[in-house]
Amino acid sequence: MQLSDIVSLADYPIEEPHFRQLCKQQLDSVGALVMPGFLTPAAIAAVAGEGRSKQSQAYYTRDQHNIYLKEPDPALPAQHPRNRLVNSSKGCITDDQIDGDSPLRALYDDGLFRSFLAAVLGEDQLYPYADPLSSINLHYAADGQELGWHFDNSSFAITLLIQKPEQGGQFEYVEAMRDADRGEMNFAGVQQVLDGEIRPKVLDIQAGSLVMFRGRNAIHRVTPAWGDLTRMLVVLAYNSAPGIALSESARMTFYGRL
Ligand SMILES: O=C(O)CCC(=O)C(=O)O
Ligand SMILES: [Fe+2]
Repeated sequence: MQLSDIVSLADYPIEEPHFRQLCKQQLDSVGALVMPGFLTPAAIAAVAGEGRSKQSQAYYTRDQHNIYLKEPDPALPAQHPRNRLVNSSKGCITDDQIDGDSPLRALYDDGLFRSFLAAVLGEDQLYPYADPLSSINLHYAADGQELGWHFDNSSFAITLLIQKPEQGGQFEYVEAMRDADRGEMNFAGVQQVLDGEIRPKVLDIQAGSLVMFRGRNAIHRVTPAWGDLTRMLVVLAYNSAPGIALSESARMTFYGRL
């Protein structure tokens, strides 16, 4: 498939400098950008078919972690926001399992798409991961599966929703909940989110939406999916420099292999 078969270019003129500028302003001001109907219906159908046919090959993890995705701090109590545990359970297939002729690969590698992403993110250029697993991932959340509250390590995330569950599977977030580069952890604010005292924002995401998100300082989660339709979501992962692999410990945690 060509880019024009994969992306609704009439609605999203990703080559235009002015359009890129508007997208960048939106991402910079609210930390999230949702483009409904970014994928064409044909591309959604093709990826959904690939996802369903490979679901049984996914690596499933069920995991408890703290919000900061770090080792616990033994100097603080277990119920402290720094150490409090939340649940994540999901399945994942990795880049090496994505078909050579998948629209996902054509999109991931497309120079125009990549230069659009770089412009919106304010990066000079974007590069694939140097390891064979991390660049394109397809995540599955079946009935009852969820992603608990966390902050991302990476400064940006690019996702495509392929299949929405009947109920749940909502992406919720609260912006500017920490300042990772300054080491400001904001335990008081995080505690309020965990205790439900701050109401998060919800992103309205449909199948075919492209989402760009800055999850490093925005606490976020995906609520449990419910029903027979598995939530399927693609993560397109890039680096701002060439030759970077995901760490071996992270690969073992996420994929169960190297
Ligand atoms: O599934 C999503 O919509 C978000 C995934 C996410 O937050 C992550 O992979 O870190
Ligand atoms: Fe995340």
